[in-house]
Amino acid sequence: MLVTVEHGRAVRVAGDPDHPVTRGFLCAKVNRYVERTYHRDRVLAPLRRDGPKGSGRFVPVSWDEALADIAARLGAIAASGDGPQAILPYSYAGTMGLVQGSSMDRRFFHRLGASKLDRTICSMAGTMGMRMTVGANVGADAEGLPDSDFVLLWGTNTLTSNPHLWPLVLEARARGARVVAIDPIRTRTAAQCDEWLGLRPGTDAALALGMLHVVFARGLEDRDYLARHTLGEAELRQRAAEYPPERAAAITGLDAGTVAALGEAYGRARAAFIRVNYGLQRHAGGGMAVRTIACLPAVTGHWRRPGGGVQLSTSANFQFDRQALERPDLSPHVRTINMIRLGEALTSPDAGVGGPPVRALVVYNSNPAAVAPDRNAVLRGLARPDLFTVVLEHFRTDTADWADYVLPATTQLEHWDVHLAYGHHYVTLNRPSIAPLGDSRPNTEIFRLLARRLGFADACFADDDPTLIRQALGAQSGKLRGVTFDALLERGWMRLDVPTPYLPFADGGFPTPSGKCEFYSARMREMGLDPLPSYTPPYEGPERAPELAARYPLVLISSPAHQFLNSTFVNVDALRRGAREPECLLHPRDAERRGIAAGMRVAVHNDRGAFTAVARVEDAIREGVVWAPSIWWGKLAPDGANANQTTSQRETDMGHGPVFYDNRVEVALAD
Ligand SMILES: Nc1nc2c(c(=O)[nH]1)N[C@H]1C(S)=C(S)[C@@H](COP(=O)(O)OP(=O)(O)OC[C@H]3O[C@@H](n4cnc5c(=O)[nH]c(N)nc54)[C@H](O)[C@@H]3O)O[C@H]1N2
Ligand SMILES: Nc1nc2c(c(=O)[nH]1)N[C@H]1C(S)=C(S)[C@@H](COP(=O)(O)OP(=O)(O)OC[C@H]3O[C@@H](n4cnc5c(=O)[nH]c(N)nc54)[C@H](O)[C@@H]3O)O[C@H]1N2
Ligand SMILES: [Mo]
Repeated sequence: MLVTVEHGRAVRVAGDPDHPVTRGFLCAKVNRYVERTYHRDRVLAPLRRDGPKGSGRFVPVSWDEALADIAARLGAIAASGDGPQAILPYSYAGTMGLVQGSSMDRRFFHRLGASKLDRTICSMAGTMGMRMTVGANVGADAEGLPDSDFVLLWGTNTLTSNPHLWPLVLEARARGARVVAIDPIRTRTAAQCDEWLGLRPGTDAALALGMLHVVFARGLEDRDYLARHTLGEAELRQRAAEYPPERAAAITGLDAGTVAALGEAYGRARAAFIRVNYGLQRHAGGGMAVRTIACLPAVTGHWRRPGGGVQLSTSANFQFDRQALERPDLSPHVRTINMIRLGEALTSPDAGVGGPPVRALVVYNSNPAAVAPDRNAVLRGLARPDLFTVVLEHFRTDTADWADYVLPATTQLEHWDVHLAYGHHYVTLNRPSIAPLGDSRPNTEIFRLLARRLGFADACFADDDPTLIRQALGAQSGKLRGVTFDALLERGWMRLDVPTPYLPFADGGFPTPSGKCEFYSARMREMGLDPLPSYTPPYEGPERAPELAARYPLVLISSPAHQFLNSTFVNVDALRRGAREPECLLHPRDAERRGIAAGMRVAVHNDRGAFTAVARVEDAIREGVVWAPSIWWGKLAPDGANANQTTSQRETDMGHGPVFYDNRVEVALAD
């Protein structure tokens, strides 16, 4: 991102035209980064609560006063009978930079002896699916995409959530590739594809098994690749044989002919590129779904060729020195709390996992009162009068409203950072382009100051941000070779030390225990899971919960609105105007059955909670599925609620991830 600064003020942000993937354009949200940075509501001084919890009433105080009180409160809890585990950090995607997201903060909480947070809210199910199958969360290179002859956008709304992939998809298409979207919703992306397959949510593994059936049945597999680079071919063949297109069709709700044609096209392609993304793993069987899809290119040997393979992420290629950055060695043996169970953690006397109650919560880079599942439980927890809550933020979010202290944090324009990527292979340096606004401070600085107040004398608490970047870049080995701080200062971004395009598994070399692509996984058997790819029905579907599914006949998908980045940017006027108001897309037949017409206000509800939205009625969605573009701030919605009122704290099959879209609801006219 290039920032134009005039007289110390940022006036424009733009993409870097030289960057091979981002190619000079920013997404719809980040285009508004200047507006967001200088927003009238930016928190520019430390704030102390000055009213009942949740009232959102605060008074500005000095940093000295805020830090002294926070350090005293945290210190007292740590010294009490409950001990430091009664303190819980909570952070995720506000910035995914290594410095402002996982360095001094981690050191601080490790040294303090606070409970650890299992950061599962986004990607862990799929990450585990990839690890168990190909060995790590790495995949096909987007820069190979133009060489692909068949592109599957599988559970991803590319134009919204990954727009920089789109020009590469178009290049492939211009050279003859067919592009297929697999998504219960005909998203703006699916509408641009050659074909939309609107399957039943949570059934992707069955579709992939049906495709494998066809590939094997028609002899379209790559026997040489299978023999040399895979483990468990015979068992996989047997499993795939159990999923003829008719069975896959019955599960996915697609036609048998469609499944057969997809399997055939996949098997006949020279180099199919599967962009699988995180949307489809937010279901009970999310890990297994990704794992099953990840088997496909090892059966057809597409990994051999540019444009072939599967990409969930490229992130595991970025081997930063996280031990040095985060210093887990400073932590005593403590409990771990899963971030998606925050509601339970804040409302159970033993945090839901044993040990002391959570008595202090320190939130940064996250807005759990909007984004965490089972929002009613989260809000009950945040409302506890005895909970001491500190929130490092740019704005008074839904979460900040419950804080005892809100501390003003800097934005990307104001601080240092270094970033990995999850869709490409470039490291990015984030240099500050303007001075911190008001009294705001980088997360790192805030934790450095708190460490000093608590008397943590370890030398690592004195490291400044450029030092942290150097530590992250580590020993200049492996794929980070040549990526130095000085080189990044000069160039801004640098490719990892891998060829272009990078073909991670062209000659096998899978980082699994066997060194092969593991169709059969002994590790999964040890975890008590099916060692072979299989279909795991949704928690809330008719297979596992027939009574619930009858009572709540609709599946709610609350995937990102085009204008928002999770809950970030919802308060930026131009973007919120673009998103209009909380909406709910229904299929015309589902709407008609309920007497709902477009524009009417509806209540979306289940046993966990409810929110209201304005109905949109179009056939751009599978019947039985509803879509609530998300993630709204409760406080900016007319009813104070959002889609997470209805989502559950249950965990995926692998990785303890969330099941945001494995969520049954009913929709009725609001009164
Ligand atoms: N504009 C925008 N961009 C973003 C984000 C944002 O909030 N806004 N968030 C960023 C983050 S943190 C992430 S993790 C990524 C997420 O981006 P993606 O990985 O693309 O995931 P989602 O947007 O959650 O879901 C993508 C699609 O999956 C579909 N889907 C849901 N369930 C299923 C299913 O069972 N099977 C199939 N095949 N499809 C299903 C949804 O209908 C949706 O259209 O995007 C990143 N980019
Ligand atoms: N229903 C539903 N829920 C979801 C999802 C969904 O699709 N549907 N998606 C899930 C996914 S994939 C994810 S990743 C999570 C994301 O959830 P979060 O990690 O909570 O991400 P955001 O909602 O973007 O909130 C980040 C907050 O961090 C703040 N922030 C940004 N930069 C900084 C900084 O440098 N310092 C500090 N102190 N604060 C900063 C921003 O102002 C913002 O309020 O949400 C999950 N929740
Ligand atoms: Mo995410």
